[in-house]
Amino acid sequence: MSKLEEIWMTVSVGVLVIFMVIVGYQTYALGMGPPSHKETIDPQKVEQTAPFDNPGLIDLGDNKYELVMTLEAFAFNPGNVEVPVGAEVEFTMTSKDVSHGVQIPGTNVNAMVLPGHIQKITHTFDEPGEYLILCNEYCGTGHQAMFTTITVK
Ligand SMILES: [Cu+2]
Repeated sequence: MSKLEEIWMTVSVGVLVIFMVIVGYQTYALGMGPPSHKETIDPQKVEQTAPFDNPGLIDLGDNKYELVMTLEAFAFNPGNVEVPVGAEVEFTMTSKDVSHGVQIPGTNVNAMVLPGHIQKITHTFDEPGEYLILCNEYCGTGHQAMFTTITVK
């Protein structure tokens, strides 16, 4: 191997390692990884499986909430939820039938909700207002009517 090849190889591998370190640091140290959650659930038994046997808003104290939500054609259960300003809400969601999506325009909340999988995504609502929650995954003839709101006040 010539001297130039050695330099070229070292630089190439070095650049690769630097990029991997940057991505690893962003994902694990800064928590910038994409929302993903590998917990699964039997989609036939959503109503019998905790926590989805009792969907609703759970007050965890310290202005933190968990919103246990099921999605089905064509509704979010529960809908029209209310939280105080500054609330950190962890959405815990699953689908009872087909693939749905959850999106809150103006925020980073945007995820697929698939039958058989539990989706978790957290958002802090710093601004008061009425936020639209909509299904952004075509799920059938009533898809355009699948939305609800979360009111922050
Ligand atoms: Cu839907």
